[in-house]
Amino acid sequence: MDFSLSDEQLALQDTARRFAREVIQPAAAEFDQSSEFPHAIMKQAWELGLSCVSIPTEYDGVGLSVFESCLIVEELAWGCSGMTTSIMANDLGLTPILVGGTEEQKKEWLGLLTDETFRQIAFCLSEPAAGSDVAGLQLLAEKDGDSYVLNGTKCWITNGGVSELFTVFATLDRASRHKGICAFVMTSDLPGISIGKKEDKMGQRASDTRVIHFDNVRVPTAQRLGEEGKGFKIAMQTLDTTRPSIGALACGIGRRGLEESLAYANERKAFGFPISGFQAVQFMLADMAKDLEAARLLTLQSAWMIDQGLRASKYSSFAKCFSTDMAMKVSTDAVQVFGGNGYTKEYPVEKLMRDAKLMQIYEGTNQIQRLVIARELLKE
Ligand code: COS
Repeated sequence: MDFSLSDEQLALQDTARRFAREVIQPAAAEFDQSSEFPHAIMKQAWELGLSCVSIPTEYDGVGLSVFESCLIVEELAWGCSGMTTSIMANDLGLTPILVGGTEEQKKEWLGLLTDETFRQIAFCLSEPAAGSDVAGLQLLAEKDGDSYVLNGTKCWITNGGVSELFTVFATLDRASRHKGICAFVMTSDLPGISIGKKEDKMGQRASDTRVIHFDNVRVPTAQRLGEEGKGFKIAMQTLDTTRPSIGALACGIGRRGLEESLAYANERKAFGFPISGFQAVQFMLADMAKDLEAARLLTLQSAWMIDQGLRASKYSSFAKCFSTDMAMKVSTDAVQVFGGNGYTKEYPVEKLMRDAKLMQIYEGTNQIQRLVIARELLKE
C-alpha cells in the first residue's frame, strides 16, 4: 500500500489549488450573493483542463483517473463548492456516454466537449416525483420510426440552463420500472425542449439548477446510449463512478472549515486568551481534523477501486455518505467556533454550512446511500 502521490499528481493538485486560490475563492461570495452563473470562470476551468476531466485521451480529453479527479475536486471545492459542482456536473453528464456509448457515439459526442468551443453537458435524471426512486421516472419515450418522442419534465438539473448537451433518461413503459428505462444523448436546442425556472437555493448558489420540459422532443435512435431498457443500469454505473468526487467535494468544504476555524481560534480572544487555548474549542478542531482525514481516505479508496475496475457501489456510498455528513458537521462546528460572527455573511463559514447541506441531498440522499450499503452488506 502506497499513500504517496506521483510528481504528476502533485503538479495537478497544485494547478487546481492555485486556480481555487486565485480565481474561485476571490469570486465566491459575489456569485453566492447574486446567484449568477460564473460563465467566465467555468470556461477558464475548462481551458485549464479542470473540467470534463474523465474524457480519455483517445477522445482528446485529459484522461484523468477517478482518483486524480478527486484530488482536483477537493482543491476546487475549498474555493467554492457551488462553482465546483458546476464544473464537476460536466463529468456526471458525460459519464453515461463513457458507460453506454458506442465507439461512434463517443467520438461524436465527447468530441463536442473537447473541440475548441467551450460547451457543457448536463445529466438529466431526476424528476419532480422521482428523485430517489429512479425506476419510477415518468419521462416517456415513445418509439416512432427511426426516432423516439420524449414527453415529460426533469428537475434539479445542474447546469440545466447553461448546457449545450444533455444526457437524458426516459422510460418506454412506466409500468415496467427499471426494465423500461433508456438513456439518450442530445443537444439542448432540440425543438420541444424548454428550460424552466432556475431554483433559488439555500446554498451552492453559483450553480445553475433547473427544471427542463420535454414536449414532443424527437430524438434519433442513433442517439440512444446502450440497448433499450439498459438506461437504469447506465444511470447506476454512472453514479457509482461519480459519487467519490462528491466525497472529494465534501472534503474541500471540510478542509476550508477546519482552516478557517484554526485561524480564527488563534486570533479571537476571550477571557484574555486566544480561544484556541480552551479545550472546548480544541476538541472541536480535533474532531474536524480526524473526520476530514477519514473522509478523504474513504473517498480516495473508493476512487482507486473504480480505477482498478472493481465494483465499488458500497465503497462509493461509504465515501459519499460519510464525507458529506462530515462536511455538514465540520461546517456547523466552524460556525460555532466563530460564534456570532460565524452566523453573519461577513465571515466565510455560514456559506460553508449552507453549501454542505446540499451535499447530503444530491447524487442520492444519504438515506439512499445507507440503503445501498445495507443491500450490499446483506447480499455478501
Ligand atoms: N450497478 C449496476 N447495476 C445495478 C446497480 C449498480 N450500482 N444498482 C442496481 N443495479 C441493477 C440491479 O442489479 C437490478 O438488475 P436486474 O434487473 O438485472 O436484477 C436493477 O439494477 C434494479 O436494481 P434495484 O432493484 O436495486 O433498483 P431499485 O429501484 O430498488 O433502487 C436505488 C435502486 C434506490 C439504489 C436507485 O434508485 C438509486 O440509486 N436512487 C438514487 C438516485 C440518485 O442518486 N439520484 C440523484 C440524481 S443524480 S444528481
